[in-house]
Amino acid sequence: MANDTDIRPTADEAAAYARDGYFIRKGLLSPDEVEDFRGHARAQLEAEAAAGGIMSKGDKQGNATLLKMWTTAGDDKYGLLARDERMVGLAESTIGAPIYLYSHKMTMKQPREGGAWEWHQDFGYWYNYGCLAPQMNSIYVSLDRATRENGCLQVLKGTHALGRLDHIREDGQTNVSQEHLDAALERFEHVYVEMEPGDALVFHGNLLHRSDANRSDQHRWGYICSYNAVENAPFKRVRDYGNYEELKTVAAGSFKDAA
Ligand SMILES: O=C(O)CCC(=O)C(=O)O
Repeated sequence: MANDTDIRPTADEAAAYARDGYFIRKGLLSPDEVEDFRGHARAQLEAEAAAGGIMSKGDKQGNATLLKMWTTAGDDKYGLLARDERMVGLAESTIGAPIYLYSHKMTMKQPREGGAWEWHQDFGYWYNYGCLAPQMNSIYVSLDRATRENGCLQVLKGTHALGRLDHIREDGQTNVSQEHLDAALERFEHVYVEMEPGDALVFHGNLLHRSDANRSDQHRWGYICSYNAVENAPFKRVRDYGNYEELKTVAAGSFKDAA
């Protein structure tokens, strides 16, 4: 079992989440856990790609980011990390209501190849999938060192307080409308969220975020689990993922025992 401090935000983290829309939990995964999870994910990539399980999302410059997404959380390493009590505890405390797993995915920026994600709020599109309220958030677990050079996440600090902004569909991505973005860029601090492997960014569904292309020789992989309040489950079925399913939390680090 994890300690109480592992599964609850500290007072400072909770205050940052309320004020800024995010906080970084340093070392959510230990170095051994990162090694285990990342090693497994990297080793699987080729087989998953051959089986057609990897999506490739292009950015405006034509760079492709690899993406793998699951519709349910099983007993493999991915499903077990999404249900790990540390992840669930941090997500549930910050959402402030009983939660379930909305989605989990791996975004993989390959060296010199991985593309950009444009500014958006996740709730910008979750709303279109039948979620009424922004009682939703995500935890981005950094599997590699994430830096400005390899395309770390960027956030506009405090923009979760704006509520949901209009979004448009562009090049396969759902991006915030340009004029609201321009105004937000003038008024909110732009932060490059650099992280070490194992660090986790807990961020609100309405926080504006993006990332640049990977201009380095290093990988930039991140595992993103998104959570929703049970009472906010979609009122209609639009996607195969995100629909209510009971969240069966598992002990910290259970994924290390999975094949
Ligand atoms: O992996 C990234 O850099 C960004 C991913 C993202 O913004 C998303 O999946 O909504």
